[in-house]
Amino acid sequence: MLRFETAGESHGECLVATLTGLPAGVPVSVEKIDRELWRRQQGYGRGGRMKIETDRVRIVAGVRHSHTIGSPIALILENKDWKNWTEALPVESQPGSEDKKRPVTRPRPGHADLAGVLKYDFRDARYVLERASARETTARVAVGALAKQFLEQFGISVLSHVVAVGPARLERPAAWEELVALSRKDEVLLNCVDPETEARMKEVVDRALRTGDTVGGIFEVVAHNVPPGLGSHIAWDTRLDGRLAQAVVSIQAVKGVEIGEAAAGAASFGSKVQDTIHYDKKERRFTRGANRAGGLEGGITNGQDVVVRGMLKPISTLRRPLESVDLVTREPSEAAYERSDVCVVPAAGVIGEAMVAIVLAQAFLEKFGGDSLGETKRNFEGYLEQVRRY
Ligand code: EPS
Repeated sequence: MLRFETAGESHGECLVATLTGLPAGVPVSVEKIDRELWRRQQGYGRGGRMKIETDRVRIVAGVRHSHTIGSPIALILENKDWKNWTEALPVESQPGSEDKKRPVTRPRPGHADLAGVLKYDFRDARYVLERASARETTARVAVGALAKQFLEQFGISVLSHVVAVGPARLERPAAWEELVALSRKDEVLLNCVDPETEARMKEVVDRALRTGDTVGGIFEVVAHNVPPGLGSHIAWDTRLDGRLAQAVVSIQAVKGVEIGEAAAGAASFGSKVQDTIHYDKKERRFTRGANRAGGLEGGITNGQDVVVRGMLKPISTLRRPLESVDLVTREPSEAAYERSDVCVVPAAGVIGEAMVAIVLAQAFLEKFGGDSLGETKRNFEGYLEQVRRY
């Protein structure tokens, strides 16, 4: 089974991740991982922290001579900001280190601060926010980049684009080729396929910047060239739509998820929502009238693009802080503010890609197995032959 874990505090030494279960022989490019890390750092409306960090991965286990060797892969991602926090967050207490703490006692509405201190019985939200922070997603993106390199071996690609920033919304579907073009750009504004809509999105971010506010939005992740048959209808926890939803909702600040055209479907009629089935006799294959189901029926991929949207609430650290209560005095007090991002929707899309790629790679390996890439490929080819002959 493909599984991963991450550890690390936002201002600690580094983030670490392990990924276990990739077969041996998968080509790994560190440059490709770094490119994904770079993409996660982009977008109009990011804050001061991104000027400090230049994320790069260091692989310390599981990859030798540019290929996986079947063992757990271990990744390290350095926090450059650590040098400013060494005394505030030491592993071992030193004489006087209590005074060097940077306590957070005015919890931010919407952040994990208050719920976390109550749960872990802390008098200071520092340890909670250190781990709840979206800095952790750097590790997820690095793991996702490995999952992508595995899927690439089977012709599967996962990309994203931004559908909405606050009220500014893309009103047309995006073609796959447009997502490919976006992913190759070396300057990222809001990662929208339509320049006119992107300009309106930028205006929304500018307004939030001016007023000390933050803004959320919607990103769409598309997995292209996915074979039919990943996931299963047989049990609640094998349904791939449910697993993708959990993976995407687990991203910091994501409060909602949509598969295909779920919201539009809920407001429509069955005759307008289902994707009609057709058969191309010359090509000897089934075709579909549309892809409103987002590539999933009964929790099984149906061979169309898998389309998952994440709905992101605005970041909870506001320059013009909201009402809160001081944990020490219990008096009304403005929520804490140090610095923050104003808009992170393009970055969240890249994180969404990583989570979708990981879940698809898991489902792929559950179906096709294999200890070496060659074995997985043979199993995959055999299955494709079965589908072709159907
Ligand atoms: C975050 C707060 C900010 C963001 C951070 C997420 O960090 P800092 O408190 O250091 O300014 O920049 O995002 C990242 C560090 C990142 O790499 O995306 C939070 O509290 O969630």
